[in-house]
Amino acid sequence: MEPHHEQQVDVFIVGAGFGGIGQAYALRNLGLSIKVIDSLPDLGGTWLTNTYPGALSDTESFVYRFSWDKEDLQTYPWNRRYLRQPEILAYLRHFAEKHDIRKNMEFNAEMQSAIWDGESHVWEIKISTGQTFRARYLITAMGILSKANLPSIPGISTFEGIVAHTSHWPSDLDVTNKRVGVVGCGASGVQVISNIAPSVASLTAFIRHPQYTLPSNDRLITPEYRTWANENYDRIWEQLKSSLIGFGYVESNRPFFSVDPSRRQQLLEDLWNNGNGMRFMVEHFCDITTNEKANEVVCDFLRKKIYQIVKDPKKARKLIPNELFARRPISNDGYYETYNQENVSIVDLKETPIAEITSNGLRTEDGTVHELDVLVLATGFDAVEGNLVRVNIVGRRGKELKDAWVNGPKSYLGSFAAGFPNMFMVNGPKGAFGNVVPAVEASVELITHAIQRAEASREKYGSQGIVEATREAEDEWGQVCEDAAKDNLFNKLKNSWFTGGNIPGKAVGVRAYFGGLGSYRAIGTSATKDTWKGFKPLS
Ligand code: NA7
Repeated sequence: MEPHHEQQVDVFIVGAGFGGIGQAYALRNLGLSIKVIDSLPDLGGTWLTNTYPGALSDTESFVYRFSWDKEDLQTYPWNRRYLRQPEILAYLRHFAEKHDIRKNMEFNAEMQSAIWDGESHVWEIKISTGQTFRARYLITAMGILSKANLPSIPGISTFEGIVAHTSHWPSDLDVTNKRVGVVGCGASGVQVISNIAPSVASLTAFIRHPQYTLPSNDRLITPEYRTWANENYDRIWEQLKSSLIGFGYVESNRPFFSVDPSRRQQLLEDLWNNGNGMRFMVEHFCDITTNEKANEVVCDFLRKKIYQIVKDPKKARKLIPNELFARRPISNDGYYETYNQENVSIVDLKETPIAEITSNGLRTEDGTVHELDVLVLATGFDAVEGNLVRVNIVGRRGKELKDAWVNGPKSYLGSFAAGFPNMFMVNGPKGAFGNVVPAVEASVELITHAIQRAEASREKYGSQGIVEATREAEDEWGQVCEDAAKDNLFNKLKNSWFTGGNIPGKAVGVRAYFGGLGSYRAIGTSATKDTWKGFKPLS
């Protein structure tokens, strides 16, 4: 390929994970030329790089996949309640190959800039290979948990062992018989800790804020269960797509305090023994994430479980969260049991914060050097808009996206941004909260409707086919998201990735639409298919 030759495409998609694959699939039969790039060496996005031991989805297998291809849903093999990382990656590869999408993809290619050319109405896109593209539609599918949060701990570059962030786990890293330290205990930290503890020489968990972790209750599925899913996919998707969080089960409408305490206890036990983190939040009660008093009772229940499982009370104390149960819940079988192993210890970073990394380990402020061969950073992500504001995206009148979002990201329907014509974001900021695959699908469908409408307008009226959300629509959607989040306790925890507060200096605020997947789909479909509400007239 000539490095400086400008190439014309209709649609330029950035990212080849669930979002980019889904968007390319949805557009593949519209007669448009499509280019998909990804900075990684293959497709898969999150599921290509999060290869740490124990990486597992917490969405049940029957709905952690695209809903669009019924034949594939009924025939593609899976046999456990949850999918492990290699299985999800294999599914994505299969889906892209089956639908012949790979041919549109180029890897090891990172978008460096995308600049709207207001005269010729195209995006001019430069990528790291030296190529330039001119595209009528720019679609970002860069993931909401893809930009790693690498904390700047003093001395980290002097460490003579191996440092690995969970989201970029080195393929040749073998921790067997090594002294391993893990910083962070979100979903990634919990999974990696439970998984490696049996084989390492020692494991030290460096914990700043312990989080509530619930059993996944993972297990092999029965053939009868698979037959049930295969025969009921139409109903399953219908229910899921009109539900609140899209995890494939009916969410409860039972208020917590409408049930007497002993029955409540039974229901909580049932969720502990049969559910997982997400089910625990929504399956038997409707207000655990909105009623603080109910949430506190639930926290007590979970704290007691930790004390029951972890035999050493000193360790148990360090694992007890002192915050509400209001983060993205963590599911993992055997996490608390892991701390009963003698080779597993905990450093409470609130008591003894990290002072520095030394050549041979991690020194805490009490002067102790915890000697390590491997330091795992399970420190999470600069989530949601992290990757979008990292690259140089310039809309109308030379306005950069990162400047437009200096006080926090904005969008219309999580997919469109005022001042950025013909730029679409798959599951961007203020998209639907919940199971990410149906959230991605919903966003992909809105974007596809908008492009179809623009193409029809070009064909019929000779217009430029420019789709642009109005500023009023963006502001109104921002308010809709604020209102929907008002009573939600998730937004009270200011230090989680959900609100942006896990990254120093990042604007803290609502980053998702909590009004429900069903409502999101209804509002978005009506706007993009029927009313064109919130968009400038197609020009
Ligand atoms: P999370 O959930 O953001 O967890 C990150 C963890 O790393 C959390 O325990 C943080 O503690 C800890 N952390 C981050 N920076 C530091 C520093 N500098 N020092 C000590 N500890 C630190 O990320 P995950 O990857 O586990 O999960 C993200 C999502 O992926 C998850 O919600 C699922 O949806 C899938 P803190 O709480 O800030 O004290």
